[in-house]
Amino acid sequence: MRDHIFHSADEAKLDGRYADAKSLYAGYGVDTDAAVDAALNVPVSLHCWQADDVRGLESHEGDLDGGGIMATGGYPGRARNGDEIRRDLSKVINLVPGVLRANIHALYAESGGKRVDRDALTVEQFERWIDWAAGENIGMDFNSTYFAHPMAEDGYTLSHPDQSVRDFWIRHGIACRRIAEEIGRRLDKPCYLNHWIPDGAKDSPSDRWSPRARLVDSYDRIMDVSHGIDRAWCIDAVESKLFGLGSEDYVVGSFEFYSALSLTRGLLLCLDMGHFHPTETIHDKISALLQFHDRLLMHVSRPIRWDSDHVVIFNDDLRAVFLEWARGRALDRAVVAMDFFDASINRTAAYIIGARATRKAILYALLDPVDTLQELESQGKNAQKLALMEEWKTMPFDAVWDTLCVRDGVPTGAAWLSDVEQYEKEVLKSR
Ligand code: RNT
Ligand code: ZN
Repeated sequence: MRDHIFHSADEAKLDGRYADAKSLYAGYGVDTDAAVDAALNVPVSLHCWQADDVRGLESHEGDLDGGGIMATGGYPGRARNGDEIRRDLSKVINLVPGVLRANIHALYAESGGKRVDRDALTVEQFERWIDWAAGENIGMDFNSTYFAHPMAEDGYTLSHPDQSVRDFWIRHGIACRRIAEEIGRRLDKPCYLNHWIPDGAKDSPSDRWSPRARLVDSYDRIMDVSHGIDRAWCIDAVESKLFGLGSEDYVVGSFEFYSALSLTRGLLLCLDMGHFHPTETIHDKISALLQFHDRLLMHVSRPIRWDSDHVVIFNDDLRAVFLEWARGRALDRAVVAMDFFDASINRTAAYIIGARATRKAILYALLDPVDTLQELESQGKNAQKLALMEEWKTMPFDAVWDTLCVRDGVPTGAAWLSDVEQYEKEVLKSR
């Protein structure tokens, strides 16, 4: 292998490459400078759980059910504590362009050896995360953790038939809302709090009704105004799913359930790219849902045959999603968060591949000649429209992407890999 296989773009030549690209795009009415600026400013929330395979920081006896999600692989270097996760995330932040946020799950509580159960969590257990986010000058998002806990072992939480189990998880949901509110206040940026529950059945339930009725009631209790939680700081989202490991036949919180719940309760709806039928994609849902919703939370993920949570790449699905937002001039209504976990490759590289791909897809969408395409379509010139869409696939996008990286002070090309290899040698290998 050549010594410098992971090289950067030839920056001496980049100015020329970019000038050519800029005039080519401008010929179709697309302003590349404006697209670069806009693409850098779309916040992308960086999940903490790729660093440690969704294990979290609580100490448990034995293995607990992951609630239908599972990281596979045994690549060395997994982060073992909060400091290691934060160190990995800081490395990622340095190598990914654009505005980022940090997305923390409640099971990443740090209680200094004391046992604080999920229903008793307060912002105190997240002080170190907040300090770190403040130091990185980024906002923070939060997630309640309704899995990997003895009270979730039989596969039901907020829809559990036993009132005391439901009450425990309701208390957890409320505790998380208070934490999210406080995080938002402290960092002076609203905190998105996502609620996802694993509840469901492996095989043919005879009663699909009661769990759903109970789930409505549980959410109504969690979201009750009497808790006095300021929705300007804590913005609640609910995430639907079609199936999970061990809940193949029935998931209580399905898409229809959460579509209706979110609309009637003023909650944000979260669409995860891996949570639909295996060949179903989410881009066509955006313009339909946005007729009724102000915004959507998206979990950017990559299913392969099932909800496998593979590392996000710059593929057709990802491009289609961001093109939809751009073509609806609605990118400011997208709340973007990454959600994947691959334990079979270098985890830091996994983060960077996924985050750079997400930013790339945002830029790609902002470079779309949408005005021209829509003009052609309205004139019935559909062959011309299709031809232009084809043309776009071989435009000199790389020069604009490299320029975006340079403007934000992160490595161009594949140069970031040398940095990650060095990090692996110096830091990850010794774990
Ligand atoms: C699970 C959901 C959920 C989780 C995270 C860890 O299927 O996608 O978002 O991946 O909360
Ligand atoms: Zn998700």
